[in-house]
Amino acid sequence: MNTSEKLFERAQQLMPGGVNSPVRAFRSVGGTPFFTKRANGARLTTADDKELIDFVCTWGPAIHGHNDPDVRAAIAAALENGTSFGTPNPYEVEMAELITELVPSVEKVRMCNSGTEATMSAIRLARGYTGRDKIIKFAGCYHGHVDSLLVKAGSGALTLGNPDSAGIPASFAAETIVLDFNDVDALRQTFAAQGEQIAAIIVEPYPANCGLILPDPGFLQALRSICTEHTSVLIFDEVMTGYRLAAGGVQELVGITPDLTAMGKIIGGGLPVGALGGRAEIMDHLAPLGPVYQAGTLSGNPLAMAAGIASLQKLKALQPYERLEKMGQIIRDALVGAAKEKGLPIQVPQVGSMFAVFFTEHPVRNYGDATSGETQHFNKLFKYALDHGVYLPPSAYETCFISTAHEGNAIDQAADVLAAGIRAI
Ligand code: KE4
Repeated sequence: MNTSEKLFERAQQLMPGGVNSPVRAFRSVGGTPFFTKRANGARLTTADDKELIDFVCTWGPAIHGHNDPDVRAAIAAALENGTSFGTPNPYEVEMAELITELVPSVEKVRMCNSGTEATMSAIRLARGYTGRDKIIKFAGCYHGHVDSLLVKAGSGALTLGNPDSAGIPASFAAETIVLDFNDVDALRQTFAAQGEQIAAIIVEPYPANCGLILPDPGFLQALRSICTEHTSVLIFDEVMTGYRLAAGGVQELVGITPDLTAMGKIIGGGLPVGALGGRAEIMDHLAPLGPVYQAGTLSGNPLAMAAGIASLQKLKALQPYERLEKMGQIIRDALVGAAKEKGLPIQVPQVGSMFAVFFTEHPVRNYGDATSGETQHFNKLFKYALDHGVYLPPSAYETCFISTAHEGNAIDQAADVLAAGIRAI
């Protein structure tokens, strides 16, 4: 057994499935997960000293690549003064100023420690603000492991084949209405029937937890209009897309203003973080000002704030979005080109530094389309890539991420490997 296998054997005795987050367990792609001992730039080094070009980027945060020197220096400087104070600290103010500058719809922000906390708080806030109970989400969207949102969820839940987790009381699930993404008619019918009970719609504006799905023209606008019409709260879950597809996220790209935005990942620079932000009139319903309770021992933690500030400042300075788009296109063209040569049906939705691979004839518009693809082909591509030094997310229902550190030989090398992987299917 190699080092990763030995570690995994020990881990399985101590942690359910040997992991601290299910998607890492390789359950759907098979094989033993490798353990990472170091990461730099676009590459991971495994416990067995194998180098891998990384398209997971720790599920989003590493937009500047791993172990970025500026982020590392910021953490080191903050560390000099201690790790956590439990009181307000200057970093929180700087972070809030950066977030409200980069995302204009965010007038006020509350930091927390994960994307799950951000969406959980957003749901509670929307219910407290409106006095209503029902929430609309879309099948295949994943908003973290929040009880009321683990209904037809994506990401690891879908990967393991249980999009509806055990342990959610039917009474909780009953308050969540699940619709198909891109289905405006179903949306209108639901609001016509239950509009006055609907506290909020929560949506990944570009769903990236059942592969990557892009909205039909007008769909996001329809969400905005219908929420305005019924005074329901429109929540954009930009935990993954925020600051990645544009400094202001998808809402900047599509010019649509949500009432609340859930954020995470990049704003922590790789340390635990989440944030909820939006209209001050709604946000001021949060304790200690308002009646909706929300709290966290390590919320606004100085180390995570310092890392996130450095990451955001670097994005502001570099504005790397065209470079990331170019690299996304290199990968997409390599995959589509190889599949065309082979006559293999493939869809490679790609926006900026995010892309996914579906082996299916038709464009993927919703959960049903995404789950009707040929996942065995994905698993073969995953394995070929891993054997040839490229690490894709270990699930057909995730989205791949590119960092600025991929620029140059990493992206070209990976494009060649992925094209060869398609040819080998
Ligand atoms: P966390 O609680 O994992 O920080 O964030 C939850 C979350 C919320 N919203 C969106 C759109 C998300 O994508 C996520 C988490 N993303 C997954 C990857 N698809 C995390 C990976 C994992 O669960 O290990």
